[in-house]
Amino acid sequence: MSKIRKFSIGNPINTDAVEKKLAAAKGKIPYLKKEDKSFVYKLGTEDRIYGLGENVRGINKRGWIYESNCADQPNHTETQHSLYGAHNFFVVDGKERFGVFIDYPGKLILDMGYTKMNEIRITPEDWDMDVYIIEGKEILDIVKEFRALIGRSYIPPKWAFGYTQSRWGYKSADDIREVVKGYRENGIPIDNVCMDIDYMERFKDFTVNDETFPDFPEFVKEMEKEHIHLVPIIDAGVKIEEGYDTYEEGVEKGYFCKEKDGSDFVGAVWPGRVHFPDFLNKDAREWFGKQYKILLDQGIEGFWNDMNEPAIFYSEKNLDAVMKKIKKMDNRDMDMWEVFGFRDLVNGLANNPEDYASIYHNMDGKKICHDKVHNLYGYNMTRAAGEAFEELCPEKRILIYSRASYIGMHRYGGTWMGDNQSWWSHLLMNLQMLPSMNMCGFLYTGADLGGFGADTTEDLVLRWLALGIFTPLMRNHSAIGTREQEAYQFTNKEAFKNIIGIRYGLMPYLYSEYMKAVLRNEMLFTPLAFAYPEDTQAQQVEDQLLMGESIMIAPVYTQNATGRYVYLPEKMKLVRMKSMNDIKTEVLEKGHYYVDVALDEVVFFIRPEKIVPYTMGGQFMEEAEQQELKLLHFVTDKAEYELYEDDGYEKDYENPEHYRTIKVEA
Ligand code: MIG
Repeated sequence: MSKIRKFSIGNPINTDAVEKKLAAAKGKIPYLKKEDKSFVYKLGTEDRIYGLGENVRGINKRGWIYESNCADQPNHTETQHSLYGAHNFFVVDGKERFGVFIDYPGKLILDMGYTKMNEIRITPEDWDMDVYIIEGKEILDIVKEFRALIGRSYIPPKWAFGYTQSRWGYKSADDIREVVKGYRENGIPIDNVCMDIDYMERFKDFTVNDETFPDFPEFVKEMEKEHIHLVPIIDAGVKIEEGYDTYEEGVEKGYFCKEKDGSDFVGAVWPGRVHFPDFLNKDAREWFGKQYKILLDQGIEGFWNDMNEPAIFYSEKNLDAVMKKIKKMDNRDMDMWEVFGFRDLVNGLANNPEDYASIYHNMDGKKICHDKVHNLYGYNMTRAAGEAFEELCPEKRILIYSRASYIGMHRYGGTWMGDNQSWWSHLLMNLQMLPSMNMCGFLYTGADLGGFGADTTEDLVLRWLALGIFTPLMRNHSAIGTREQEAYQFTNKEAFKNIIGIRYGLMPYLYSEYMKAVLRNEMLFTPLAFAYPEDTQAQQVEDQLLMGESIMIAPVYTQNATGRYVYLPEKMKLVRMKSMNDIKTEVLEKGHYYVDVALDEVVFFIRPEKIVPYTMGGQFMEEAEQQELKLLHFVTDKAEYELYEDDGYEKDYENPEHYRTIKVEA
C-alpha cells in the first residue's frame, strides 16, 4: 500500500517527467520543512538515503552534497557533485520511510547530510516546481509507485542485449572489419560495434565519410551477414556549414537555440562552430528526429546520443573575450596569480555557466532561458529520436541510448554512464550506480566496461566483464589514445571467450528479468537493504546486488584478489561458472564467507526456491536463441519461474503469449 501526493509550487515548467498527471494536493508538504531558501529534513542517526540516479558515491547517498546539473564531467572522482544525469528522486529509510521526487529542471542542490550530518537540505534556484511525496510500507513499494507514476521504461531490441565493442578511433570500415574479425576468429561472441565520431564527414551529424566508409549501405549489409549491428553516435551540436542540409534547414526554420537578441547561438564542439537544435521546441524536436531517417534508410537500427548536456567547448563570444584578455597578457612577466588567472581563463571556456545563461529556448511558444531548463536538454534530444522512431518505424524497436538524461527520458531511451576511467574503483561505482538508476526508471544502462579513459589492464577488463554480463547494456568502450582493450587483444583469450559466452548463455534469464522489471515497474538491480529490510547486516552491504528475482551477484573489484568476502542474507546456492559447459554449485547457509573467484570465473548465488533458465549460448544472439533451454535452480520443495520470450523486435509487450511458466519440484 503506498500513497502519492503532488504539491505544486509557483509556476512549474512542464517537464513531462511524469506520465500520470495528478491533481495537486492542498496543504503543507509532509516531511520537508521550508526554511529560508531550502527544504529541510532532520535525519535520525541511522537514516539512510537511496536514489539520485546517476551519481558518484555509494548506494547509501548520505554524507555528500549533490547538484542536479547535467555535466560533461569525465572525471568521476568521489569529490564531484554532478555527472551527466539529473535524477531528483530519492527515498529516506529510517525512523520514517518516504520517497521524494522534485520535478524541477534547473540547478538543484541536494545536501544529503554534508553541511550538517543530521540534515537534508534541498535548495533550488527558484521556487517553481512540483514536489511528489510517496509513502509506502517498504522501499520497494515506494519505488514501484514512483515508477508507475513516471511511466514504462524503454525497451530496446533484443540484439541490444548482445555484447558490444566500441572505441573512439575506429576510423574506417576496414578498422571495423578488423575488430569483427578479431572476435569471430577467436570465437568470442559479439553482436554490435559502435561507431564513434570518426565515421562522420568532419563531425557532421547524419553524414558518413565516404572515403573511409565507401558505400555505407553495402557495408551495413556486409556486417549484417556477420550478424553485427553498427551503432553510430549522434552529437548534439550541428556544424555550421553552407550546403549542409541539417544546418541549412535548421537555420531556415528557426530550430536552433538563440541568443537573447534572437540570433542563433554559436558554440563549438567537435565540428568547430555549431548551432544547438532547440529540442525543447516541439517542432524542432520533430524535425531533428526525422534526421535519423537518413541513417535508418541506410540500414542502421541503433544510435547513441552524445554531448547533450550540452557540452560546449567554447562559445564564439566568450572565446573572443578571452582572446582579448590573453592578448593583454602577452609578453608580460606573469606572477603566480596571473598564471593561475591565465589558466582559468582558458579552462573556463568549456561548459561555461555564463554561456548556458545566455542561451534561449522556444518552449511551447515561450522564450525561456537555458538555465531554467538545462537538465531537459539531453532528455529531449533523445525524446526527439524516440518519438521519430515511433513514427518512422512503428513496427520495430530501435536502439537508442543517451549520455545526458532527466527522469522522463527513461521512456524514450537508455543511457550509458559516460566517461569513466580504467580504475578498479570505477568497477565498484558501476555496480553502485545500477540500483539508483533503476529507481529513476533507467533500466537499459551500463558503464564503459574496461574503463573509458586511461590504460586498462587485462585483469580489470576480465573482472569488469564479469559484472558487465549482468548489465542490460554490455559495452566495452575506450577513448582514443588509451591501450586497446578489445577482448582479443589480451593473452587469456579463452577466459574472455568464456565470460562473454556466459552472457549469451544466461540470456533467457537476463532478458526475461529485464522485460518483467520494465512491465511491472520493478527494479532489475536491488540493493540487499531493499530486499531484506529486517536484516541490519544487509543494510551495510554496498558491493553486492540482487539481479532479477533469482540471483545475487558479488563481483570482484580489487586487483590481484583471488576472491572476496560475501554476505549471504539467506541460504543460497553458489554457482561457479568457467563456461556454460563447466558449472559447479554448492549450497551455503546464511552468513559471511570468503569466496574464491578465479580471474576466468563468474560466480553468483541462487536464492531459495528460485530458477535460472539458460542455454549453451552462441556466437551471437540469433544463434544463442536456437539452443535448448536448461535450468539451474535451488529448489528444496517447489518453484515456479515465469519465462518471458518474444521475437525481440515487435512491440506487443503485453501479449500474454510471451509468458511461459516453468515448474520445478524437488
Ligand atoms: O568529448 O565521441 O562520452 O563515449 O567516445 C568526448 C568521443 C566526446 C564523449 C563520450 C565518449 C565518446 C567521446 N565523446
